[in-house]
Amino acid sequence: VSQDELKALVGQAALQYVVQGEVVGVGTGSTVNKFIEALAGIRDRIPGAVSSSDASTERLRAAGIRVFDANEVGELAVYIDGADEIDGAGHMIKGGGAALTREKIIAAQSRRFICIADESKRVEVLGRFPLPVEVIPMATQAVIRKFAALGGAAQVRQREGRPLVTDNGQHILDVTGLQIRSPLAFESEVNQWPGVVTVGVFAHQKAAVCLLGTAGGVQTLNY
Ligand code: DER
Repeated sequence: VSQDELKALVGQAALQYVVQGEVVGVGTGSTVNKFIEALAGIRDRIPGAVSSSDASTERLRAAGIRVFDANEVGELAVYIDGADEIDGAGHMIKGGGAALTREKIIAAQSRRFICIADESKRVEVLGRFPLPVEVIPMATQAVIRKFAALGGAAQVRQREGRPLVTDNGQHILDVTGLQIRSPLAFESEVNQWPGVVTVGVFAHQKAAVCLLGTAGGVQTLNY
């Protein structure tokens, strides 16, 4: 079974968590793109979606799904999104798609985070995947030094030879060499470093459920 087929499996499986008649929170990435394709099939049973990125917004609109601003809706029943890593408690590393800030905003506005991932994302300890951190450009070197003090090597994410600029106009650091054994404490610590917009550890907004695509089918992990 290819990784792409595993993503389609979990994207389809996530439909069972969509509450009919309610706006759906939608994340970003290749697995979420499979969910958006599946969501198109039931678009007449939902008023629309709140999106975590310009990329997902484009795909939702192309699928005929109305996109609301986060400020136009109240609390959402579910937020469906992927992850770069997910540990045994539902804590995640996210931000591979550079959308971590809006993803965390919508996750915080949703009652349940339903993570959809292929089995390659399941880890014991977070940190093998380079940790994304959205930063105000002025603070880049200061934040790089703070990570170095923790044994992390941070570098500015480049796109076409220059720093990637996020939907929010900021830069992204990717940090290697970390083993994040206390995700809640780590997220709280880094969140309050001056210049950090969002750290890609989702512990305060962890998943309630993970639909894990495996060769043997979809595993439903509850946290
Ligand atoms: O950027 C993100 O947070 C994405 O959700 C990422 O973590 C998962 O992307 P993928 O489904 O393309 O692997």
